[in-house]
Amino acid sequence: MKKVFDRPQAMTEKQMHYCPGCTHGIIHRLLAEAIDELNVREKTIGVAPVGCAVLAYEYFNCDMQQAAHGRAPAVATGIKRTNPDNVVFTYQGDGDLASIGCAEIVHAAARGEKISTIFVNNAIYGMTGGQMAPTTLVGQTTTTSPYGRDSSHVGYPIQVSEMLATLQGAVYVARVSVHDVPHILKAKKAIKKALEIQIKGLGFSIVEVLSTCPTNWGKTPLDSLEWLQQNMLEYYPLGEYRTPEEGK
Ligand SMILES: Cc1ncc(C[n+]2csc(CCOP(=O)(O)OP(=O)(O)O)c2C)c(N)n1
Ligand code: SF4
Repeated sequence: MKKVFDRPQAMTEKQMHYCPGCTHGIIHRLLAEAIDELNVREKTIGVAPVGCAVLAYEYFNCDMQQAAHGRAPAVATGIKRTNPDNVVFTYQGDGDLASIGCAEIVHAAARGEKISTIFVNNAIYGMTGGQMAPTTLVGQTTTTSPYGRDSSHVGYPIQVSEMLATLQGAVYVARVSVHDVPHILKAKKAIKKALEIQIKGLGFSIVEVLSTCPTNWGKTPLDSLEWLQQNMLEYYPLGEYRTPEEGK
């Protein structure tokens, strides 16, 4: 029988620890497929974050390094500058990237570091118990905003893609989602494009991926996908915010 589905070479056999319905696993797979298709597994180096994806280094079948909270872009910068022929990516959640690591990602983008970032926006801190993140929507309840995020008190959620797209050094900025199959396929294209841009040496690339956290949203996996669609897409519109074509 013809094999039509297999584990990407760029993934290890390790069983994932993510909660049922969490889309971190899908995003891992998309990145691994892109690495395989571009045939760069042996020269790829990934940087894992803190947060639920801290164990990313166990799932990607390439060299991996772990970085302290938010520092993945700085670590990736060092790796890429000393190994310019390698393909270097960071994989970061919104607590990691948009909170403590906000300065790191802004400056890596502004400097035009030739790295690629996969930014997983699930609108909450997952690993530490569902606290409010810089990406938590106005009105969204979390363990630290049990009455819903109040913008008059804690301000507004940060639209990371829109913010980074204002920086000259950012060559490719896109926001995608993984709430259904057509969007998963589009997300894959964007992730692959980000790596291709790095391989061509064009500069900094980032793909923001809207993701779910059924556990801390207090919803079933299916309801979480619905919630993402109904609540996140409006404030976080999908699309390419900056492309190499525009930068010319
Ligand atoms: C310097 C520092 N501050 C705080 C923490 C605690 N911490 C670990 S993971 C995390 C939140 C991660 O959330 P996010 O990046 O959104 O990833 P998710 O778990 O949702 O995938 C926090 C606050 C830490 N490890 N180090
Ligand atoms: S806590 Fe949330 S982000 Fe973390 S693995 Fe579970 S569902 Fe995913």
